[in-house]
Amino acid sequence: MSNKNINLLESIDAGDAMLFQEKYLMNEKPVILKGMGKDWPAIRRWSADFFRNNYGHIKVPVCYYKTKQQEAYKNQIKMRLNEYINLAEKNAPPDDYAEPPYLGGWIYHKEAPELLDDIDMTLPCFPENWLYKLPISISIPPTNLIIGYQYVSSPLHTDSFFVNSVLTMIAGVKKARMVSPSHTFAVSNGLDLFNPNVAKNVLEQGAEIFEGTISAGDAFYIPPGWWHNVINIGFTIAVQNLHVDTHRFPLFEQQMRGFVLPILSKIEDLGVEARKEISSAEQTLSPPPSHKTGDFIKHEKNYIMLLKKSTEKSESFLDNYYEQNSIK
Ligand SMILES: O=C(O)CCC(=O)C(=O)O
Ligand SMILES: [Fe+2]
Repeated sequence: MSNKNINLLESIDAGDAMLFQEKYLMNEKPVILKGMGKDWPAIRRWSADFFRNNYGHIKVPVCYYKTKQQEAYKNQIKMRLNEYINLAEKNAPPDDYAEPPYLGGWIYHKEAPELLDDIDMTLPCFPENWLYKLPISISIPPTNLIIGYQYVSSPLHTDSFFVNSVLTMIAGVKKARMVSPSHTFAVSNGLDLFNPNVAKNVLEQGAEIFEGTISAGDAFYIPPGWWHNVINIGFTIAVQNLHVDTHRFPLFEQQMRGFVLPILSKIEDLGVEARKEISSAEQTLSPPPSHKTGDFIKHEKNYIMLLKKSTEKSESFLDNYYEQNSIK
């Protein structure tokens, strides 16, 4: 099957904020943002030498997507950045039994905060980024750095928490194939959509594939939940920015609560267990003195109020939602 069944991604000027927001962001439709990073200092400054000379000693986390899938960031193997860059630049074909490492997302803002000055974190064509409003304890790093070469790639996946993802090229060329979340039935995690047989199979199931290529200064807008498979055409440097706007915040909030609620439930379960043991004890004792100094009853009442208010807020949001969208 030829590529004629693969749709080319549309592309627009990144300066046209109105067009981007109305046609792509609001409809969660992927697009190439031409010139997104063209004026970023990173385009002039960042190169293999720049990172080797200034950050070569830093140990950066590398991915092995084929053999290990997506590992938790803290579990990833680390290697010195200068060694990684040497390997990436050499671009030698890997041997058969060892998967080559991929610097697939270095969260650099703590180790190299000055790099943030070389990019524009505000993404001018986007509205306000709600990620910055999160408490520090659950903050999601809004940016990471990806350095690639011909023999490494990101197999088909979706990004977590339904965020908007913006992948901006600083150096080199990347190609992506994307599939809408409404065609999830035809794909699965880890696929190589650049393999003609795999692509053929996906298309035959009735799904559409979109393809685009970006080079220095251009960006992919990857909407929430979209499947994407990204390959490197030679040596590349790219920055990924995560963005959550007002309209996408409620679903994101739900995802974040998914982190907190299991912890809360676990603590509550232990509380129930302790109360059971207390009530089944033969001798009933009066509450320990610390309950008084710790204001046990007051805090318990506050907690009940908080839960009630939370329930009311969620219920009225859902009621409005049903009404506005005529669903029940
Ligand atoms: O460039 C890559 O390898 C992956 C990019 C990606 O997955 C993203 O921007 O969400
Ligand atoms: Fe991704």
